[in-house]
Amino acid sequence: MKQALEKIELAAREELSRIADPAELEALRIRFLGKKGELTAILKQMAGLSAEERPVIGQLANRIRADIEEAVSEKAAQLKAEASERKLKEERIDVTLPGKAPKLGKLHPMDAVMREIEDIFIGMGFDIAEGPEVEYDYYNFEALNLPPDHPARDTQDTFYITDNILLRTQTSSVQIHVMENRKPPIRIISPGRVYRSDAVDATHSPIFHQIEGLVVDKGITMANLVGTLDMLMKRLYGDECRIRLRPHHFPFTEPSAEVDVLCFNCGGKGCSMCKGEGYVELLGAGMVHPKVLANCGIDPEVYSGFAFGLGLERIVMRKYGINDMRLLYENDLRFLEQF
Ligand code: 2U9
Repeated sequence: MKQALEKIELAAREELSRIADPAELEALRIRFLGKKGELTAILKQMAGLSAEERPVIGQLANRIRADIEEAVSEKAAQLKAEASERKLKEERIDVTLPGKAPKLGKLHPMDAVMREIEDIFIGMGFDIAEGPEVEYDYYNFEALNLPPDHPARDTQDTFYITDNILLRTQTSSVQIHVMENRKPPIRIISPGRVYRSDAVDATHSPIFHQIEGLVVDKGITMANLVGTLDMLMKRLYGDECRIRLRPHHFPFTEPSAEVDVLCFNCGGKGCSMCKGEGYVELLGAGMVHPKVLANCGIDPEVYSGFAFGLGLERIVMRKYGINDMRLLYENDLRFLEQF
């Protein structure tokens, strides 16, 4: 029996040295020290010992039980310490690492260019005027010298809500409201959303954005118009940019002009972007028609004015070389992240 006890002590120590986790340790404790354990099994045979042997074996068994219990609790403490050391290492946060900066949003190219153009005109002493998108046809057409039977008023171009209420097709209506309510000098731009009954394609959208400008004062001439647009384009596309006016007709301006800007891709030599022209048509302009002034109670014998209108999508597409207008509305981050 003495050999069996010493064998158990040896086996327990040997297995303890290989224990790697608390569950294995608990299983070892039960196997050696449990009620059905190996040590208990030997002690049950003590009844068969002589009176001289029993105290000696009992003492040895108790010493071995105590030693194994001590070794098990030391091992448990060691495993616990290793586990918390591992946890500390795994969950360690290096507070000296740089923080993760939140992804900052950016302005949509349409907003960025709209603000750039507004800033340019504010710097030239213009105010920014806004007005209703749902408008009377008087302000959208009639006051602009577009008589009731003018083709631009046809429903295939305009969204009518009732016979005389529509979605504005240009922001000129805002300028009519301003001229009715303010006396000259007037220097305003009217940026905003406009609506036309167009099918969506690479260059058309039923909803698009315009910026129109209007200056009314004494002695305003085409020279003021050209100087203002020249300044605008130079500030938008760089000092080497030039503009060119071609005679045109709009019912609300006389004389009228289509305004081209020097193609910044080829500097006027002609390329695929400007279809060999060297210039790109970007906006329309002219001197405010005297009838339009008179419609708003401004005496065309005393005052004169110029006006222009540009499509913001067209400006943005030119500025960034975007060939499909739909990209501006689809909110695809792969597209928007480039700006
Ligand atoms: C008033 C009087 C005259 C605004 C003008 C244009 C020429 C023009 C188009 C350019 C591209 C509209 O977005 S677009 O399709 N506009 O060509 N607009 S003159 O003339 C006015 C405005 C208000 C009281």
